[in-house]
Amino acid sequence: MKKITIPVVYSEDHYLHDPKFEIYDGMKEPYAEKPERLTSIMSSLKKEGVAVVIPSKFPVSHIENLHQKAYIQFIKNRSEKLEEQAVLYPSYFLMDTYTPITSGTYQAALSSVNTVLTGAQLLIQGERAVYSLCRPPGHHAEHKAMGGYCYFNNAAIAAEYLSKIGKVAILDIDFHHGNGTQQLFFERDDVLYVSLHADPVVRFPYSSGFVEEIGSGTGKGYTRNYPLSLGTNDETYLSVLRAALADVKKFNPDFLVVSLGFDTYEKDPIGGFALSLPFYITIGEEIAALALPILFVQEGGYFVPDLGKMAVNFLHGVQSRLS
Ligand code: Q9C
Ligand code: ZN
Repeated sequence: MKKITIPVVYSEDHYLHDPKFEIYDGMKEPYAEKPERLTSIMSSLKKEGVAVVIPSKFPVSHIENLHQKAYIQFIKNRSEKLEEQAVLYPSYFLMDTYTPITSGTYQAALSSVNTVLTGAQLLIQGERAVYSLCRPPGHHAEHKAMGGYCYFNNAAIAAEYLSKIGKVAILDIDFHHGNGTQQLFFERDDVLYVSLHADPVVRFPYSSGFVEEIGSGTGKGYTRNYPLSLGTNDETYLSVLRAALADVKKFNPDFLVVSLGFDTYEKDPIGGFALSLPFYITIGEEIAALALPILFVQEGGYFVPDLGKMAVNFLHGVQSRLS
């Protein structure tokens, strides 16, 4: 097998965000989006000998390009005023009961943004593929609402940054629909959003990700949703992935941003598809075959013991198709 030469952008600042519980239908549950997710991925990647890049600091204006200033300020202020162990479920700017603010949330979310912007910058400098291993994740975060474990929309912010240079396609293969990313580009024709996800009738975010949502105004036709049934297996997923990749190809972008979730795995505790571990090699191969500069942005994936194996399989698939 080829050695993985894809740079991995990673910062330990994500440890600063560590809520102890989420609230599901009124009941406290352990927090699924925990720091150990990335510890698992990093330890496997280090065994593969990958090069780790520490993110540089970018101005907050990159976040302000897509998120309301008052929203960003709110997260910063509330975060900075909290005691170390406190878990705040604010009454404002919040779409669910899975996305609390803790004392380290703002710093971690800011670092997550820097992780993807650093990745985007490496692509501009000529790198073929970069893996931005960030948390908290981002694709559920809307213009002025946090939700689904997300605060700032990392993938969207990277896409916005790259869109100053060329056309950008976003392929979202997290188990859940990226309602935030869809919202942020719904009316634009310079950024395509294509997503494969669980049928919103039965899974979060429930209120978006339906086939009828295709964009509006000049953005009409530049959003594509592929909702899939629970239990979707490798074979079905592959055929739908190929259709989504055909949409990307037709758009003819200069850059591809992939919202990469590993919650499509058969053992994922909050997912519900049946994708196997070796299939992540195939997903990587299929995406890399587009031969575009690609930024992989970490989103979900909650079965901690196998996350490292999924990331390694996926990157081996990608690597095998890079010329
Ligand atoms: N206690 C991402 O994958 N539902 N977010 C959890 C189980 C929230 C997922 C219910 C799902 C949000 C980035
Ligand atoms: Zn997800």
